[in-house]
Amino acid sequence: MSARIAHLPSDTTADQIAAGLRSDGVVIIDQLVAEEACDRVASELEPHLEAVRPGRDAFEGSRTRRPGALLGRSPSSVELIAHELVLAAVDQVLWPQKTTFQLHLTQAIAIGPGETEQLLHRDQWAFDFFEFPPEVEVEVSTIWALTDFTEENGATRVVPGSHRLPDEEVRSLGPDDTVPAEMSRGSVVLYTGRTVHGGGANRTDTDRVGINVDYALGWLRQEENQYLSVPREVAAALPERVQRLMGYQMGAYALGYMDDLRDPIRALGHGGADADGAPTFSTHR
Ligand SMILES: O=C(O)CCC(=O)C(=O)O
Ligand SMILES: [Fe+2]
Repeated sequence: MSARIAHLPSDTTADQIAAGLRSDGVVIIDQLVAEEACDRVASELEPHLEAVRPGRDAFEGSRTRRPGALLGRSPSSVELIAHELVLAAVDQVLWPQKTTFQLHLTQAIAIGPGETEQLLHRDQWAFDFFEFPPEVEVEVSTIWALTDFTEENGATRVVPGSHRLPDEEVRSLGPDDTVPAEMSRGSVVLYTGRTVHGGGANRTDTDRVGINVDYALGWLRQEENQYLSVPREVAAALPERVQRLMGYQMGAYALGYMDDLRDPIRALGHGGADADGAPTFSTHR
């Protein structure tokens, strides 16, 4: 397994990101958004970070705060959540490409001083009652750095190459197998649903803040229910591309329709593809 995480520059291509995800299971894109965008997202989320209680268990972290519903709470988070380069890379990596993909969850993760290391895991263990075949890539996760991520402040710990291991071998991985996803503010780390990782311990006296955005195939249940998390009127004002990402679209030919086989985008006031008799589902995602 590779001992470090590859860094790509902000003018990289979706092909290069996808290649890195396929070979190592993880890649960092340095400074993909400007400081100014980070400032806006941070200030929009500040009241929510203050209001939310720390996690309930060791996985959520007793010194970690995780406000979600970012599309409803932080207008500027759209720039991260629907970043075209990231979406293009996700599109290449997820399998099969005959279905759409959608937002799986959006949340800020503020790891507070004194937090210990999170349990190592695969994000696709949200579906741990079913082991996906090795060639089926159902999820890509991203964490954007709103503060610099350092080993000391709890940068995400990742095991490069671990996406190739069977589940039973993953259980024996420990902290020594991980490397910290150190990156500067505005950078983003991407990893697949199979890549083993966990939040790091924070040994500093300030929060490590990341924006966690995960994408999953359109035939899976979303972790964060976008229809309930984001008020309908807020969703209606978002760009159509984002609405579709939220799940206001067909997941596959028959998945997710509304009432009389209508395209769910109609719930937000758009004329759906069904209006003129065209199929509601298109493989263009
Ligand atoms: O905050 C992090 O660095 C990682 C969090 C994580 O992996 C998770 O909650 O699934
Ligand atoms: Fe995770």
